[in-house]
This record gives sequence, C-alpha cells and structure tokens, in this order.
Amino acid sequence: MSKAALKPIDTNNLDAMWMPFSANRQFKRTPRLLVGAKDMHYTASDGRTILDGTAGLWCVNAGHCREPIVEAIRAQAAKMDFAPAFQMGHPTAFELAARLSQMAPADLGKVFFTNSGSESVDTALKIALAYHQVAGQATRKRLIGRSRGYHGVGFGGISVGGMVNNRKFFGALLPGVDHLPHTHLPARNAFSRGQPEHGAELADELERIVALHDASTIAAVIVEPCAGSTGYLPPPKGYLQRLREICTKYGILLIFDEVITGFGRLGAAFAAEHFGVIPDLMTVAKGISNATVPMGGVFVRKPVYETLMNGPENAIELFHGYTYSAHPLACAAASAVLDIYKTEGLFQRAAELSPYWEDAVHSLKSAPGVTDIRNLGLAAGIDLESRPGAAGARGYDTFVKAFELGVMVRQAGDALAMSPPLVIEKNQIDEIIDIVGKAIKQAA
Ligand code: PXG
Ligand code: PLP
Repeated sequence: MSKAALKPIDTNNLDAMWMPFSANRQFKRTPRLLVGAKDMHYTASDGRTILDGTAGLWCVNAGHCREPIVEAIRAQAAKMDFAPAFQMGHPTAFELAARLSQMAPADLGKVFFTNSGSESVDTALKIALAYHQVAGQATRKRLIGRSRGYHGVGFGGISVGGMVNNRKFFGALLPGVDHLPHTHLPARNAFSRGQPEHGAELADELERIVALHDASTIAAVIVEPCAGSTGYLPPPKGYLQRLREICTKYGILLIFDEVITGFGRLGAAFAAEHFGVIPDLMTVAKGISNATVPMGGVFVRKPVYETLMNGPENAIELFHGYTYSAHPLACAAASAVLDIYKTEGLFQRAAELSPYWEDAVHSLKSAPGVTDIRNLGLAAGIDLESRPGAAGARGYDTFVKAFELGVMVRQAGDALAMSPPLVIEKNQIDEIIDIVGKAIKQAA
C-alpha cells in the first residue's frame, strides 16, 4: 500500500472505541481524558492535576507509576515476554505463588492465577463444582449469590451477581442459582461507623435457601465480604460468622470475593483476616498487581486442592486455565508490588488512617441530600437522595463536578464511592472531603 493511501489518524476521534460500563454518547460529547499518573494523582488532557480518590477502580493501592514496579515490568519484558503456563512453568510464577501462599489466611495456601476479577470468579465457581463432583457429591450443582452483589461480568459472575442492570439484558444465565438478600438497611443502620449493628440475622436466609433446595444440591455460596460496587456496604456485625457457620453445617463451600477487599483495603492483607472468618476459596485481582499488568487469582484451601489431586498422576486434574495465567509480566509486577506493600507497611498504614478517614467522610453528613454514609478500612460510600424521576442523575452530576474541581470519585447510581490509594496523606484526605462536599452542594 502506498503511503498516500494511508488514512491520517485523528487522535481526537473517539468514535471507534466502544467504552465499557460508560454512557458512550454522553461521554463522547464531553470527554474526560487522563494522560498521566504519579503517586496520588492523575494528569488530565487539559493539564489539570486530579487527586485520585478511587485508586483508579479500587486497584492502584500502592499509588501510581511506582518506580520499582515500572522497573520490574521493564526488566521482565526484556528478559522473557511470555511463557506458556500449561504443562510448562517459569520461576517467577512459582515464587509469587509461594509468597502469596504465605500471606494467605489459614490454609488458603494454593493459588490459581487468572487475569481479572471476572476470571477469578468463574475459576472459583468452577473449582467449587469440580470439587464436589470429585468428592462424590455430584448433586451439589447450585450456586448461591446475593442481591446487589458484584462478581464481574462473566456469565458465572453475573449469574451469582445481584446488580439488576448487569443481568437483565443477558438471557437466562446459569441455571440453579439463588440469591441471599443484601444487607443494606438504611432505616436501621444509617450513618453507621464501620460495621453496622443490625442485620446479622440476614445470614439465616441461607437456612431458608437450604430448606427450599436441600443442602445436597448446593455447591457454594459467594459473597463480597464487604460489598464494593453497589455503593460500599460493610457487613453487619456477626453476619459473616453466621454465614460461615451455616455453610460448614451443610458442607457448602464459602467463597469470599476479595477483588476489592484484598491487598489492604480494610487495613489487613485480606478481609478474611480482618473479620476473622475463613472462606474455602478467595478470589482476588486489582491490588495483587497494583493494576499495572492485569492479574487475578483464586486462593484455595489445601483440602479442596488435595481432593482434586486424584486420578492417575499423568491426568490433568482441572481442565481450566487461561493463556495468560501467570503471565511473566504480571508475576514480575506483582512481586514488586508485594515488596512495596511489605516494606512500606501499607496495610498497616491503611488500618492506622482508617479512624481519620472515618471522621472525615462522616463530616459530609450535613451536605445537602446525603441520606447515608458508610465506611470501613480506607473506603466509603455515600448515598444521595435521587432527583424525582431521574435516578442516577444527581450521582453523575456530583461525580462530574468533583472531577472538574480536581478529585476523582466513583458513582454508582446516586451513590458515591471513594477508595483512595493506601499511600494517601491526611491533608489529601482533607482535600478529597472538601472537594466532594463542594461537588455535592454544587450538584444539589
Ligand atoms: N468481583 C468483585 C467483588 C469486583 O469488585 C470483579 C469481581 C470483577 O473484576 P474485573 O477485574 O473483571 O473487573 C470486581 C470488579 C466500581 C467498579 O466502580 C468495581 C469493579 C470493577 C470496575 C468498577 O465499583 N469491580
Ligand atoms: N507479605 C506482604 C506483602 C506484606 O504486606 C506483609 C505485611 O504487611 C507480610 C508479607 C507479612 O510480613 P511480616 O512477616 O514482616 O509481618
């Protein structure tokens, strides 16, 4: 093809890309483009600096463009770009798994690598089903999720998930799924600081589900230990303990989806550790690699793994995996990320900052239209009163205002969510709260 035949590329043309989870037409009329990032800040295409109140999408826990991580990725890309993980291996992957295994609560010491939270969820659900089949309980095929739950966008994840818009367009989904009720009880728990007092009894709904379907048909229950995407809902006191007890009583596997809560968000490595409740499987992503190279994983209790290690030694035990499972760049990045978490004590730092964060976010209580504020660890959710007949409009306008004023927050309907990098300083917390307060007023 001659040079003359090449069409010039218009770098300002936004038409070709179909944006994920976005109002495409609205965005393309009034775009918000990010062109750089360092530590706690983004740089917007108009040169403005934006304070990152959301750690990207709940994932950049150690802050942006950290030099040791950048260097580790650069070095690995030059040394070995890719290696197959099926019937092959590379040392960085095994080393990373060993480190993760040491960090894992209790005996959740076996790690299966994926590339995202959605893949982790599908992987965990499949392991749960395969486990029961191999353990001689093949009738256990049902999966139980929860209303308002978010488990990514794979068919498994949206089947057990409970966010209506993520499900209703996509057909019949997986068969045999049931859902627990969500735990958002603003009439009883509004403006709770940390875990709400009321609602542990909602876990007993699992008893009702068992009575309805019989335990012998139920493979697993999956919940976010602290629900993220739906507007940040910390679990009521005692709720997760009760869920654990009921699962144990009936031989049902309990899966914690720790894609958001994993790697420090609650001030501990994992929510399981923070709450002292041990699931049978745990899904992670996001913070595992500080979101630099996509990566996820499933932590599995040793007895579950051992059960699946059966059959002849030359037989593949689990027919599952991704081309990019344990990708060398992701493994190198994650190793450097774990170094930073450890040397900078970032999980401890999140725990220490939590009371300051809690006071700061609850100072927004008197802002116009705020009906509830929730917090746990270094994250918070704020509910805004919906405008009549225009659900989500107020949340969106508040998000845009905050961005114009220099802070990035997340919007889910008329709820705002904030989850800054764990390297945030107190004066930056003040700045987030000041600007979000102004944005709420200006968008009221
Ligand atoms: N499980 C949970 C609990 C999540 O929060 C996923 C699975 C899926 O992960 P991937 O990597 O496939 O996106 C998630 C992702 C938001 C927001 O603003 C939350 C997520 C992703 C994007 C935006 O609430 N959570
Ligand atoms: N590994 C990582 C990545 C950590 O962040 C931590 C603690 O924060 C640990 C391990 C545990 O380290 P130590 O044994 O020094 O407490």
